[in-house]
Amino acid sequence: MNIDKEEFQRQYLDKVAKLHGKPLEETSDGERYQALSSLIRDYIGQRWLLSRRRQRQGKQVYYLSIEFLLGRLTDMYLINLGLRDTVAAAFFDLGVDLAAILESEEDPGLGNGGLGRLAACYLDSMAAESLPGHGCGLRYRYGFFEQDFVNGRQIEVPDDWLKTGFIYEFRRSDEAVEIRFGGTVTPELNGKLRYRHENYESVLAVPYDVPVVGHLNDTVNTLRLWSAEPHRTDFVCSATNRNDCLKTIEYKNDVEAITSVLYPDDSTRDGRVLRLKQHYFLTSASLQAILADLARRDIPLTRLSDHVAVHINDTHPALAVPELMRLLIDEHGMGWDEAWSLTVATISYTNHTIMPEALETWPVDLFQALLPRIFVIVNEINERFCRELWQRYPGDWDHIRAMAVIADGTIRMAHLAIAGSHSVNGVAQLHTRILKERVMSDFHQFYPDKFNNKTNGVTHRRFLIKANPQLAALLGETVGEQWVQYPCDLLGLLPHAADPAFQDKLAAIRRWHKSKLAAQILDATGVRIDPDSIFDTHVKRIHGYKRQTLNAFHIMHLYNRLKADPGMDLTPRTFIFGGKAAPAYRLAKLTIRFINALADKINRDKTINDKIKVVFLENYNVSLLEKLLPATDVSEQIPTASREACGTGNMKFIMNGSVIIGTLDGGNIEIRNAVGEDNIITFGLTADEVLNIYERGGYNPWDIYCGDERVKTVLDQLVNGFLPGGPDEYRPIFDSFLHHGDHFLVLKDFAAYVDAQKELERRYRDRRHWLSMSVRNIAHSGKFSGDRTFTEYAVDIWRLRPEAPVRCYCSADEDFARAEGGCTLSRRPALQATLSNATYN
Ligand code: 26Y
Repeated sequence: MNIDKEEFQRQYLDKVAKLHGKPLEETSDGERYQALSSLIRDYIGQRWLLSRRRQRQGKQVYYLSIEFLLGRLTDMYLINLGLRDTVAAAFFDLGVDLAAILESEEDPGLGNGGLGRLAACYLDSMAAESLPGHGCGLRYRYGFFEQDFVNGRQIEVPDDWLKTGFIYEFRRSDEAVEIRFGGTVTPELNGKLRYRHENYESVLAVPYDVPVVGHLNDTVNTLRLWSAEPHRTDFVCSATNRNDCLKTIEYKNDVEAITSVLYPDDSTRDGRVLRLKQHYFLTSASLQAILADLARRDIPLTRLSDHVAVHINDTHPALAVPELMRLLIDEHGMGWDEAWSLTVATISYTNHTIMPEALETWPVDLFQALLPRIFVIVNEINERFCRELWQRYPGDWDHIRAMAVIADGTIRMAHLAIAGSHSVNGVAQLHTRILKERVMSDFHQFYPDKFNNKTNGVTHRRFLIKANPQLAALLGETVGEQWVQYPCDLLGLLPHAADPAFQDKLAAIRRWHKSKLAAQILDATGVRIDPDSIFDTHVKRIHGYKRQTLNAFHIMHLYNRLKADPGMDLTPRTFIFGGKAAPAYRLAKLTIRFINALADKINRDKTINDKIKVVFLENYNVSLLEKLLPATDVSEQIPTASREACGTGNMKFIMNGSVIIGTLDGGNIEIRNAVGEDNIITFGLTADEVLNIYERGGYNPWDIYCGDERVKTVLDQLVNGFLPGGPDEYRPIFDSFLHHGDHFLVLKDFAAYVDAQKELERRYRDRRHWLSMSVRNIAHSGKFSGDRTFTEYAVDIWRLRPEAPVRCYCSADEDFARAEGGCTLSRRPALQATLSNATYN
């Protein structure tokens, strides 16, 4: 966007006056933020309108997701509009602290983890690539909870992110649609079989649109968030009729509950009903809007799949399959077969996890009562699908039952998603292989062509340019500014990997961020950490398979060694944790309590000369991650191999030059292939070894407890009063390892992890060597940009021709040559020259 500093200042001061009626000097940071965001909203509005007009003709992608973990938007808008430098300079002149203003923004946390953040990354990448791709989600009244610690325990506080309003949303009441729950359906034969749906509860879905601005281009896409509102016509409340009034209030509360919180507690039947309501509400509203838009564009429904791609982010929106069938058949009079082939051709599905508890199923009775017409359709899909299976496997009932959509009184959403879509993808090579060979092997045999891999990617604009502007500038000076558009240009850093002058600049940037983070941590926790210690960061959701306990056990072991030998030669280290535990996940919450207690014990101990410090930062979210990325030396990516579908934190950290200590799982494997095995520290069981143990047994954690003194000491310390909080407090953790089988194989990997940590420290002590590793991680991170992933989705799955030619996402060993865009190494001659001169690793 073209606007100079003086003009911006003029417009900004004008906005301050109009909004607040007082001079800038008298405004608070919050008021200054309001004025800035309101001005940005004005800028975007006009571009949005033009972009929508331009995009009308092309094929549109709709990415349906129950989570969008957006993070703060203002700074990203400035970067993508090309205004950040101008605005920073303008504020500097006005004597205003831009960073402080930006801290006033709420962090919209409409998601809980990787899947939700990935959805947000892809929105950014789609707009950057000028692809007409839009998000469809829910406008939760409360975000994923805010985490407070009280005596080291996680307390969940409602995240009231809308309390002061959300400036970047545009309510579109005129595009509201009706959603129907419950009631009865009766078949009617009137030439064609039709269903009459009566006595249902009607809910209004009102869209709130959030603009998604492309990076330095004209594209502005839309994230549409649906909000549940009562139907005005159902609103009867008069003083003379108390019963009606109570019913009305009950109805209003029921309706508003639909978009009240993400993942309502599903331990009760009511809670499960609410979750299913959310899923249907999201899919039905989105599909109704998509078909309405198609009609506005004068495109016949029979051409639906040529003009629309609907992508479902895991199975939460898998009701898109029967709902699209319903709309085509009931609302538009189409026959089953035509509706089915259009549905399959339109919908594609990404699986994000093989954890059994996340493979969704619904009890038939609950489903049928809430969605009677959808149930009839799912039943029909199941019957037809089972007939097909019968043709292929005649008489093999076990096989058919294993693959059916409905079996044993439950509806299996993954099966519905696979049968009803034309593409099923995993999110890393290993994950896709496990899906094909194990978790979904029956389906892979039946539909070999549907399965494909799309290794995740993340937006380098947020996680590098926004989070670490100093590093971004250094990269620009070194490899040329084009790396922003072509992240694979970062390979041009390789010739500088061993250059002391370049390394020193990188080190100075990291040191600056470490000291800033240290000050913030002191402020937030009262713990003083040394900016010259190794910053070792483990941030992600708290879950057994992510193995925060493995990290904690290693810390305890280090501490024990230090106590035994206070003069031990150890490079000072700061262990940083962050992450939320699902409110109902008892053991994960106890893990937080345990690590906080450990931190307390270690940080207070004056005898270890501050050699190790441990901090667990409260309320981990996107904004906190952005502060940690540029200050982290070591990134912990240590899940039980085979359990982490991909992981995306790993990618964000290497972009900032952190070195990973990790297991051979998910995206770590591809990162190792890209950066080279000398530039990542890997350890532990492989996925095949883990899966063998899961299938055949043969692992007894007591063997390790009894055979490895270090493990015995650490585990005993959980229950012998070593930790503040009492000896029984942490017994469930102790029991989970020794009495419940150590399901995630923490003890089994302990020795390998301790060795890997020693190796890490050895390498860190050679400063030049460590920095060269760091540079090589950044150099190879371009491949993990979401722009690369999205181009693959666009070409392979959605068959979408991008407005702009497909860009090149090459790495040293691989050339993502794409048929449609003709993306080859030869399109980047400068890069090719650099590559042929460079030595890899
Ligand atoms: C139980 C059900 C309601 C449910 C709720 C949340 C099921 C799944 C999820 C969330 C899954 C998730 O976030 N998966 C993560 O997706 C990332 C993006 O693909 C992966 O990088 C990461 O490995 C995976 O754990």
